Amino acid sequence: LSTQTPSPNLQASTIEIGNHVFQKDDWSNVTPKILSYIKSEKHLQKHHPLSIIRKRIVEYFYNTYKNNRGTPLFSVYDQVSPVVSVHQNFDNLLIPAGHPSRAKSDCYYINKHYLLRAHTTAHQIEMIKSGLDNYIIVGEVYRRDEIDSTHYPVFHQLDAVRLIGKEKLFGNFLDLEIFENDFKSNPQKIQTIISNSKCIDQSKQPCHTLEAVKLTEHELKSVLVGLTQHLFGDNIEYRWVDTCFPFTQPSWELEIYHKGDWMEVLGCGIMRNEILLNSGVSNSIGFAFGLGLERLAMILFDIPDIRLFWSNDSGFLTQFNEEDNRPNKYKAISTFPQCSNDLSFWLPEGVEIDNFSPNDFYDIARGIGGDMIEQITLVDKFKHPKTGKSSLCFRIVYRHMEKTLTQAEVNETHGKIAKVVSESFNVVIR
Ligand code: FA5
Ligand code: MG
Repeated sequence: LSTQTPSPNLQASTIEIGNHVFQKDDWSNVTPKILSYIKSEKHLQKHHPLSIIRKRIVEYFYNTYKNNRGTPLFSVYDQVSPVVSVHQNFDNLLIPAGHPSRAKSDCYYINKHYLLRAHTTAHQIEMIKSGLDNYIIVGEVYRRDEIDSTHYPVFHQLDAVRLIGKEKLFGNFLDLEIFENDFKSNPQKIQTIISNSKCIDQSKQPCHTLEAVKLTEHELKSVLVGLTQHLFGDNIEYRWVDTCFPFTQPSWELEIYHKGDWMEVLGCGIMRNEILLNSGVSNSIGFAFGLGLERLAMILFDIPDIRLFWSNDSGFLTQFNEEDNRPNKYKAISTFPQCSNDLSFWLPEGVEIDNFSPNDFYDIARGIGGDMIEQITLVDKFKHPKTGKSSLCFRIVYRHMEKTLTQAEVNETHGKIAKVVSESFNVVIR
């Protein structure tokens, strides 16, 4: 992809990204504002907190895994285009049709076949097919989500995969096996059992032996706890939580205790064997994980608001230095007053509240208000008993990170949002 800025023409029938032209269709919901984040590469910007975190994680993996000549085992990919197919983001990862994560209200679709990746896991099959056994991929991901201090529509993930063969896993115990005998004689049978089972329990995949799973789980958890201690020191409080992903089984999340609460920082698990088979690997067991760089950087540097990662203010950026290994804590430049304004409107007759996706509203508001919006909450839903019309009320909290906003500036932006919302959704502002 080139660095060319995307055309902001909403009416156009095509979307241009780099040298590619995509036909729009009724799935297209990516906004010019969102497209403008492509190639922002905050994770590669020298001295940026996201880049510092990335470097420390990569350095840990380089040091932890070396071959017998002392060369790092993991290769790192940090400039892969975020434009992926629906196959890459979902089907390849065994995410079933109709799964909520595919919804138009949750992803930025370019059209019905392409989207901006919702996780860096989307590249798994192509990376393994290209022959990689140990890799790390880092980049920005895109999700339509709520708006508050820990959620932003663009954030950064680091995913890793490690494939382990029989000799690596068991050493000299050559009578141990990765796969059950049953599976070796009839792989089809056992696969069917897996793909039909929803994530009901945390049990292993039927194709794997218990000893292979337990050894891999041990390595996965040890390396991730090691990473956590490398980043935050030996006294960091953490816990493992059982969870489900369609592409790993069993699966876990790692949470870290931060500011009086548990914060989820990564998801991981034993890779589903079908994914390995579909990538041309039939003799290994694999683990994979995906972590959020912003979450880790917020803990490491005490950064209170996720919008700060997009700040170009020198008062923010000069606080971080990648050569400095001390755990430097962010000092708020200053706090500016906030200003909150409500926006209520009637939905068109016959449109029910549940048919209106708040994420559509958030996109428009963000597109106009940008980073002067700190938070948006849906404060009221109401159906008029007589007319049957439904009404919604959103509270928008305005606060700039770098200056005091005047009432006039806030009113102007708020008015523009109201205007565009009423035109786009055919609603009547109350
Ligand atoms: C995933 O995206 C999985 N692909 C992770 C994975 C990879 C699991 C490989 C197993 C194997 P999840 O949606 O939970 O999972 O996101 C992973 C991490 O990204 C979270 O733990 C969190 O650290 C970060 N994250 C998720 N959503 C946000 C958000 N809106 N803002 C900031 N960080 C987020
Ligand atoms: Mg999660």
